[in-house]
Amino acid sequence: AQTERSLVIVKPDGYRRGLTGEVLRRIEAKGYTLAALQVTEATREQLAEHYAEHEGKPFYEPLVEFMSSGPVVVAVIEGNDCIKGFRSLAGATNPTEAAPGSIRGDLGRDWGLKVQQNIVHGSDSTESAEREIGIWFPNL
Ligand code: DAT
Ligand code: MG
Repeated sequence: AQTERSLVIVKPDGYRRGLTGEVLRRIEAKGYTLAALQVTEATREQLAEHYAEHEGKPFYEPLVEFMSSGPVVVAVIEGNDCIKGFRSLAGATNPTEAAPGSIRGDLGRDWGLKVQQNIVHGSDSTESAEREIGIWFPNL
């Protein structure tokens, strides 16, 4: 176990549905701490950097479009193994398949849209976490 930071985003669907508090509640209940928190409207530039690994994939444009569709809540969380731990709290990418008990499994579903509106983003490695934190919190 090692203390690390992860970047979490409550996506526009989660924000719109009033699930920000529920997501933050689960993060804190798990024992992770909030190191930074902001409500913001993501710019195209931030999203292009954030989702650079997906550029060119068929879901990329709808994903960026969706992520620009309203406010998001961006957080840096902290704790031992919190990158893996938050991915586990979040559940599988597809909310229909995500296990009950997880954020996406409990609160998400297929809304019949092209992009999966799966409520949250969480970094997938220490490298991505530090890179993503730099995009959203340049002063951290
Ligand atoms: P995750 O968010 O679980 O790390 P990812 O990094 O592979 O998943 O993809 C980023 C986001 O893009 C994901 O949260 C939802 C969307 N997405 C991924 N695969 C998709 C697909 N096949 N169709 C539509 N949207 C997709
Ligand atoms: Mg990812």
